[in-house]
Amino acid sequence: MEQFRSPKPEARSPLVGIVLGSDSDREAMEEAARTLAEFHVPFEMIVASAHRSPDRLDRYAQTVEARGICVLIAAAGGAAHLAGALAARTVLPVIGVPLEATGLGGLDALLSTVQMPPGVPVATVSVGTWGARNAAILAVQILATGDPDLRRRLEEFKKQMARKIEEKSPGVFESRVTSHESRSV
Ligand code: RP5
Repeated sequence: MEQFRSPKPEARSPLVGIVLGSDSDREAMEEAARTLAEFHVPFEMIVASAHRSPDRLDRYAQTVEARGICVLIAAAGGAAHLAGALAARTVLPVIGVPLEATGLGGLDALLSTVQMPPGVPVATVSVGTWGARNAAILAVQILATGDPDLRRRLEEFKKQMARKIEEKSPGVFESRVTSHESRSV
């Protein structure tokens, strides 16, 4: 149990646990870490493979609830059974991020992660860094159901996205009207 404590004792207790199938998954999943940090949500990131170190995954799953973790994110490539294996060992919500690790472009991991039989759901997001970001946002949304401050930050985040689209829209709209008018003259 001790080994899963944060190496920084001053850090706030993690609310989200990110599990990587391999250290080679880290680069893609930094996007999830950055996003959680954007929302000031404390998290931890560990490596535990469902097939190479199943005992370690087991031990980790046994510690999470007692340490206050509320949502798990599991990221793996290839025949990606990590998220399902984790979901089998806890009642916490598990978000699965399929990663591209083979010549199949992540489709193998996507199908392995998303097609969980009934009873053991894995909330599967997009492949790769898009999925890493969405996994973090979904984790924040789950946490926000019981946290009004976090909910306000999410509302502001949505408003910011909408503002960015509006800022980019006028130029596109004008150029279309212009080209249409010039054709019809
Ligand atoms: C999966 O196999 C991991 O999640 C990773 O995406 C992939 C390759 O792992 P390494 O061979 O780089 O450790 O289990």
